[in-house]
Amino acid sequence: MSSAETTPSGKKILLAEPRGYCAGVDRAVETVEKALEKHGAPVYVRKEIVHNRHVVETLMNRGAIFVDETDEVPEGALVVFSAHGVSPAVHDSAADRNLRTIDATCPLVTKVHQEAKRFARDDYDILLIGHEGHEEVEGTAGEAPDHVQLVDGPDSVDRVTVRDESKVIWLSQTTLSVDETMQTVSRLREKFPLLNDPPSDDICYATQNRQVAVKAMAPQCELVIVVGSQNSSNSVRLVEVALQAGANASYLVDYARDIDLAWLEGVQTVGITSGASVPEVLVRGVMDLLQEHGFDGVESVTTAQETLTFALPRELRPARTK
Ligand code: 0CN
Ligand code: SF4
Repeated sequence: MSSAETTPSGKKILLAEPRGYCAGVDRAVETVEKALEKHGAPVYVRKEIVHNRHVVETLMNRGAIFVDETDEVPEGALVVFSAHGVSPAVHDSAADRNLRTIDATCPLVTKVHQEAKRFARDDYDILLIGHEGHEEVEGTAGEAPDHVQLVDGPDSVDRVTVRDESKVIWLSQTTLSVDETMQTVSRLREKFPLLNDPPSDDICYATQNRQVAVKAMAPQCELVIVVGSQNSSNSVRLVEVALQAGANASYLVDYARDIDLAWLEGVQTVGITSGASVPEVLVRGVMDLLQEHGFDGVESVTTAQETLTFALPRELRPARTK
């Protein structure tokens, strides 16, 4: 599906669709905004609410205070947990300090936590595919630290050992590369033929849809610009997928001003996409800059329509009127 406008220069932009905010990010950002409206500043937020510099800076300007751990929050204050989820230990430490909490964990991350709890209860060895140090895997692993081992990509499979090869399941972080995860799973399955699959996809719909769209777009592009922050797993994956799918070059930028004009030399077609934590205004900024440099044809490459939305956390839903 595309709406083409050709220009004399023939230089054009392809826009991947879907891109940008997913349902879980939309809910998490609105959670902090509504908490500020309802309770006034400051509202503490444990970790970046979503992994986007612009979103975090904008909320800081409105009175959010971002902290690394709950012990930095004053006793009795209000703290929001980020979209990436927290372990039970974090809930406990917040309760110990009498903090009021609002949990903005994406429901699709919570689903993976439930899976981890269920398979730990049944005494499975859980192989959690994900990136070491990422907040989401810390939260998920924290649900069942005695049963979960982290598998950080295909090359870490050699190090995995399990207690009983007939009781092993893999789960994953929600924001991984689908293709790389499948490689990791097939390496795991070579080693453990009885490996069980998760009950449903852990890599979420938004991560998958953005990768499918960039894959469809990249072969037509000399350059793919991904808007997103360096610590955003799903955004970084889009650069990798663009390169694997045939883009000559691909870069991750937070803002239009991060674009090096040398990247545009000799380029006729630039693809643009953005991570699940990226507001559309940042994509508009990149498009404006490209248009100033002669890229005035715009076509979209659409591979899915997204309609999912999540209700706000209960504490922030409007009171029901009868
Ligand atoms: O960029 P994000 O905040 O997080 P990661 O891609 O690094 O996980 O996007 C929202 C994803 C979630 C959960
Ligand atoms: Fe939820 Fe997926 Fe968005 Fe993460 S990327 S917040 S798991 S919908």
